[in-house]
Amino acid sequence: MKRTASTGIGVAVCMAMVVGMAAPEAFGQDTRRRRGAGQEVRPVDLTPEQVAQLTKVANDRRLNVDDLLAAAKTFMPSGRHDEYVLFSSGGQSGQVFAIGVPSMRLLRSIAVFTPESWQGYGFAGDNDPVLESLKINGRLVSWGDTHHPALSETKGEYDGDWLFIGDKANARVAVIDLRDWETKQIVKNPLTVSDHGAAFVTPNTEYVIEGGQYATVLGYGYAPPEEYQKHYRGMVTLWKFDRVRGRIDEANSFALELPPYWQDLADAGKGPSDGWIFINSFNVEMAAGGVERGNPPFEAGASKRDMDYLHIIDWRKAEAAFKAGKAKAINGFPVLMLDTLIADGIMYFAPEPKSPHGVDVTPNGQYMIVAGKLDPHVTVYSIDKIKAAIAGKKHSTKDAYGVPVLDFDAVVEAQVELGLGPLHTQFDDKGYAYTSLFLDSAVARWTLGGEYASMHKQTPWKLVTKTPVQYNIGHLAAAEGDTVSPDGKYLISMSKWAVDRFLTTGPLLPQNFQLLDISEGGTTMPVIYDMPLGVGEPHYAQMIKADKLKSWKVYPEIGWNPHTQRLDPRAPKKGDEGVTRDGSRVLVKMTAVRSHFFPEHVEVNEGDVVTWRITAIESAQDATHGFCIGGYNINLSLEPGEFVEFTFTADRPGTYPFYCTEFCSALHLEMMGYLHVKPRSLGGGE
Ligand code: RUQ
Ligand code: CUA
Repeated sequence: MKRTASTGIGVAVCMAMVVGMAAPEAFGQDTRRRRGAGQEVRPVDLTPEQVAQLTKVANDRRLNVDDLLAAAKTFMPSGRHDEYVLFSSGGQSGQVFAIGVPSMRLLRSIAVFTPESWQGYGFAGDNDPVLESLKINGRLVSWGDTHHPALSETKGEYDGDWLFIGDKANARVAVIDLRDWETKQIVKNPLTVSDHGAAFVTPNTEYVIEGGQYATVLGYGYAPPEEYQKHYRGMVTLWKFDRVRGRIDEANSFALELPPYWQDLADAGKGPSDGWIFINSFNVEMAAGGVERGNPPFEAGASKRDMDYLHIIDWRKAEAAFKAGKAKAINGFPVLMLDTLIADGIMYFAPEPKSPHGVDVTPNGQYMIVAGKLDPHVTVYSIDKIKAAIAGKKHSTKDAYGVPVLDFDAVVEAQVELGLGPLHTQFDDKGYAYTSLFLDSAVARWTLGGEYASMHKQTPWKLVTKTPVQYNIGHLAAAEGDTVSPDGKYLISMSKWAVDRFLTTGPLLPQNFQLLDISEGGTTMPVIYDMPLGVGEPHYAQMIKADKLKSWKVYPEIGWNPHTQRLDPRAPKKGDEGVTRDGSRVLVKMTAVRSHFFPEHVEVNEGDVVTWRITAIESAQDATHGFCIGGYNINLSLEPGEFVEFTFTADRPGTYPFYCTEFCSALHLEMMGYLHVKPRSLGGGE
């Protein structure tokens, strides 16, 4: 009797755990005792005993005072939230990573160009819309080389709504919705195989810019390398973004034909330079390579000349020309050809020193900063001077394709010597610019001129200090660093080599994200955290104030389809569950809730085409279930409220347990069922 009673209590407790309770309580945790964002914090006033304690820990761990300070600046007490979120490209992983700053904790990955099982991204059966969106000319290309994330902007400020990212390897651009942090759209550039200058946005996200890199014959054409100058071309594509639909509007997007220089990064103007796009380039030599044929190798051939060309593009004029029907279709995509760009005054060049890499517009929109990889200077262009040079026709030469080249002296404001291998530049709130020095392995802080000099009472265009980083910094990302009002405070050095900074992880080592405290100004700019990132080689990142994000805690309604971002009428409701058959087509309607799937047995015949719908009937935050069918390559993430449909052919007979892959409750292991595929030999599929 006693035994039965206690079992009864056990079951009651289990049921409470299992059904409808908010997650923390369901696990018997007392949320009130946990430290959190809203908790009262008392000022620190160390007693002599505490000082002694701290000193002992520091000495035992061989930490100095700077280390203690760095720890205090980055440590996040349990339950406390970070001030910023860094959205980083995931490089060859094809994904995006979200990292909290200053703690440098990895918050999550966002699957973009590579199927990812935890998120159930690309594992929803044979016609998974994700896999369809990854196809290029009918072939599944299931990875990407993500380089540059771009947060959507309103009036030049990150608005926290959307995130775009480019796939360098396959010339694709993805749209991520920052309400549920999921990829919603992938567009493939029909003109070019690969790209590099993606993604960058105009100040109101009118367009998402995708610049190319390695010239090809546009539209997947063919020509031998001997015909490089004649037939190879570069391009930049302006993808129109439709905020209401939350999608790139392919029908209203267009491209510009560019000479076969290797266009590199891009940035959109703002303020006085709003309406312009700046793209730098290298290989204006048009070296076509062929070391095996006795030609100079690309690396030498492409860096012979002293000057390359900064491309200066009036995108409003380009848009007008496109709307006036002046584009020509290449592979079905509208392209404004070079002769139109020249005739309509849409594009000008300005000489830029020695194989530049980054071009970055200052927050006030006044200056464009170009870093020449092979030049120890950054070159600063002024938009006022550019406009005056265009108006005054200060272009004494043209390039090989007839594009007017503005006179260098007419458009340059300053050149600032920083060190070896300058690549990219970011900004803060104190009138400083920060440039990565790849060869020096350092971050350079230097002063901006013009109104910044008067506002901050500083000597213009001058190196202030350098902080060494380990090693070989590529991009850097400052807090709100690409907006019209950067925050300062934090800067991430995206250090490409880690070498000896961490435990050796075999010959393949992680990248090193180093956090610099840039709040103080002057010559103080310490590294305060090293974060190994062993999941790909990220290129660029953007850092947004966390309170600008309007992330959903759960989907807005039960039966929500994340692909359409609305309630899906097909989503099975409680009471609708069951299995129905129409010939050899089977429809499964299932619900998932702690801690069971309904139905638990699904019987089909060999060869049946099975469409399976699941609604996660959960509204508690974090009450996520998974669903997998081993052997059929099916794996889903069922977030609270989410509806998923998948279809597959039951072509392998047998008994397949399906189960929930998230440890969702005390009875998670019991959250399972069986798919029975009856063999033809036993009458299945007859
Ligand atoms: S990057 S190599 Cu310096 Cu932006 Cu892609
Ligand atoms: Cu649901 Cu485990």
